[in-house]
Amino acid sequence: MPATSGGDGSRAICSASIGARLLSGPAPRRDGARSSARRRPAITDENPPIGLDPYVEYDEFDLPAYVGRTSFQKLTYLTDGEALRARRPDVAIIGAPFDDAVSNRPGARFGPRAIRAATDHAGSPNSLQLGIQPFEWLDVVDAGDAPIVPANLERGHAVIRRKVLEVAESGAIPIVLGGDHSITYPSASAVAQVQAPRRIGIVHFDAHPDTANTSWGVLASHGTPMRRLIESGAVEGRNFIQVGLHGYWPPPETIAWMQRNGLRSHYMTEIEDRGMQAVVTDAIAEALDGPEVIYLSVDIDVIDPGMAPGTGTPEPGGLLTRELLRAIRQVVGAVELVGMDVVEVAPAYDVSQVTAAAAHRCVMEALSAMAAKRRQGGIPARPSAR
Ligand SMILES: [Mn+2]
Repeated sequence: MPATSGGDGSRAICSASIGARLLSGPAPRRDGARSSARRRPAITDENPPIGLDPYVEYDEFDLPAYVGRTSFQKLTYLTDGEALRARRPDVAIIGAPFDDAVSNRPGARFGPRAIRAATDHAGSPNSLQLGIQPFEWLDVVDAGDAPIVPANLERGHAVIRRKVLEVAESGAIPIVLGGDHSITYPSASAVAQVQAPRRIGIVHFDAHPDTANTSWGVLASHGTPMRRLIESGAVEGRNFIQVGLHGYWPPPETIAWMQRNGLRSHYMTEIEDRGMQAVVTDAIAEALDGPEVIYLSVDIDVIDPGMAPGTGTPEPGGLLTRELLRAIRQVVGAVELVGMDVVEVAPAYDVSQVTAAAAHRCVMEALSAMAAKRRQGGIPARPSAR
């Protein structure tokens, strides 16, 4: 597929101009209109550079995905906090390359890099699901990685929390690429702190509840972050909604703790009986039963390992990739999203990048759904509380 594949000339011209803007220009107007300034005639699929000189120039953003910058979707890297506050993007991607808290196969520290590298469509991609080019409507940057060092669990969580705080305080919605699932504790805590006094609900797609008290005595494992979030008061148990649980963990006493604390859990068996759309409709209502805004946490192991093998704790019998992508569109289309993470991609176990691509598309579905809301003039994508 060509890099600049707009369906018609005018949209494609916008693609070229937004590409130039994402490199260095001003943010789009709030109504989504683009700057009319163009440095050269637009090169599009309908207006290809046939017969032009071989040195015709493309913006970095519009060059093929495998050429040049390795940020998420080749977006501008904006790692400096001050620059972030000055630009005030709508969304900032954050890498959390941390896997010192895993209980089984390690390797999710390489997840952020693999998810960024799963960028396959350069330029201004067009969601066929929602009929929208998300970067025409949202200013999105890649804020880089939290400065993790190995074998230091406390530092890892501290620098992830600080990085997410910095992004959320700038007014941008943080979308965090894990990393093992323990990173949801610092990440969602930081978002809850910035959103206060508004309360957050959490929708959590996962094979596992991650609500253990400890893993072999460790409180900050990737099996425990959801209990820490609830105990710390970042989210009420009754607004912590899990979708897709299946397999053989945790033990009955952990399930009993979840029930005592009011968590609402939608098992894969319920999804099989009722269908994903009906279950996700209930999950949204339960998460917003009190809170106004939603943090979304996606563990890639909720997808069946036949479709997403690249993860540390695979659990056969999971969702289809397309069910998860549709569910993310459904959630983000219905709520005010204030933060998100996609975790547990461990590329060493992946095949043909299929797991990394699924995680990448989870982010793209969320961005596309936010963009579609902005186009409708509905709920603003930018969090309003500050
Ligand atoms: Mn998990």
